[in-house]
Amino acid sequence: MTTNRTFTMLKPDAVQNGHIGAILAQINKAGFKIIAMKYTRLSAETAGEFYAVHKERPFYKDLVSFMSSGPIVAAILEKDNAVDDFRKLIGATDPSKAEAGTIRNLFAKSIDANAVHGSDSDENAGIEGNFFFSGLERF
Ligand code: 3AN
Repeated sequence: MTTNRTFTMLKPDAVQNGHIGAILAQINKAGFKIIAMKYTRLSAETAGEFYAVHKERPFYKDLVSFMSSGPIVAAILEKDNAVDDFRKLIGATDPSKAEAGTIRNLFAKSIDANAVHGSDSDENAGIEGNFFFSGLERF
């Protein structure tokens, strides 16, 4: 099943460094419509649940601790081909490998503090959006 929606988080580093406005401007400029949005902070438990697919990876503990270290912005975004187009817009997971002009190239410092999350499939976009938002919070 393909959908026209993806899920993103502006991570604690992006929020801490004052990049919320600049990143949202890039997202809007790239043609994504905001369907749902919230400013919140994950507990270690909630971050662990969100990233449960990475549980066995060596970076899981650091990832959970980083993602619960400060507030984040979570959002559902809509556009044709949303998942792939958003991953192009944010660039490679490792910002040193992210193409010039991508969000991670512009705003991220390291592979864990990499400014933004973007869903990697339509299925995960649905699961991740449902993790944060009820039907009443989508417009
Ligand atoms: P992406 O966010 O680009 O889809 P994933 O889903 O493979 O990347 O990894 C989820 C998150 O885990 C990444 N955003 C990054 O913060 C962290 N991460 C991934 N690979 C590594 C790694 N090798 N070392 C440290 N952190 C990593």
